[in-house]
Amino acid sequence: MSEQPERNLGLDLARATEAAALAAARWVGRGQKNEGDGAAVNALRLLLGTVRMDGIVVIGEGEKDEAPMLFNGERVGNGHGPAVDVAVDPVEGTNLLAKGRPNSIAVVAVAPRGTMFNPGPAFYMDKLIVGPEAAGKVDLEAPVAETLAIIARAKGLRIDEVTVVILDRPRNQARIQAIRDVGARIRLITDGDVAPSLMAALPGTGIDAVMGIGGTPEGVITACAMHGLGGEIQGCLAPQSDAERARIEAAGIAIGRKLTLAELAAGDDHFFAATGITQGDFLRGVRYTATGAITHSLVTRSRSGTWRTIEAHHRWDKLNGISAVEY
Ligand code: VTB
Repeated sequence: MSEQPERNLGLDLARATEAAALAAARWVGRGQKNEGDGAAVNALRLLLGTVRMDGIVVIGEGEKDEAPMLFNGERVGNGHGPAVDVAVDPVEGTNLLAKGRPNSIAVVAVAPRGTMFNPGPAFYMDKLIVGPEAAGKVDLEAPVAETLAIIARAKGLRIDEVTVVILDRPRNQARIQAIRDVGARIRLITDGDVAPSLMAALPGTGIDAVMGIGGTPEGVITACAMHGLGGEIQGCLAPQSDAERARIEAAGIAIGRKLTLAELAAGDDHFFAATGITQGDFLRGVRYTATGAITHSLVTRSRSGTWRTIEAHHRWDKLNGISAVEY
């Protein structure tokens, strides 16, 4: 029997993202993104098995054929407790990990069964992410100048004090130019738009918005976090090839329509956990000590609107029950 989530599953999920981050951290800067991802997948899956939930992976490592574990449709959790959708990104920013660049994180999001937008074949999405001050006031379809003015006003900033994060890709050039024309500040990133999306919704990070075309799965994961942080994401599928467009159409998913926060993750009962792998601007990376390692995580729960950061000190001589994982 299914039931509504009552406990803060996020706290249990954080143990899983900690394990993924600890496993991935062995691969920082070693130029082998698949090995790093594989290590994180193993660890994440092992720890998710301890979480009291009856989960189905909606956003995972891909279809079963290419992903032996955490594939879309796989059941995760201990099989008891709430029936939920699960989105995993064991290493969000595998390139960042492989190159030792900042802001790679291990991520899990959980929502009641059937409430997560299933991206299917839709890889790319145009996004607008803002924090609590501007949530409910912005519109992805409005001109960029208008949106930036609204964000500035909501946060009590001048336009030239507003900082937007955007993926540095040719597909985002027009948007980058539009932001520059208005006089706002930009931080171009090479990969990983989830970590800056969190920062846009957290106080005092210096990041005010994320814009531009990034991944659809990352957009859904971000939506679960925004429910917990009080921020907002709006998206619009933005296929980058004819083949992608055709697959989306064949799946019967509307392309040109704005997707609201509620459509990306319906309801108000979402859990999100992220742990830093490489050193980040908000989440610190995994740091080693003589006896173990230190991790830094963010946990959100939308029903209570609570978010927490957790610094965990792990001891190699006490790897209670998770010694099967190669740390
Ligand atoms: C996006 C972004 C991710 O990969 O999916 C991007 O949301 C893929 O874009 O955070 P490209 O195909 O242009 O590289 C990430 O940056 C990392 O997975």
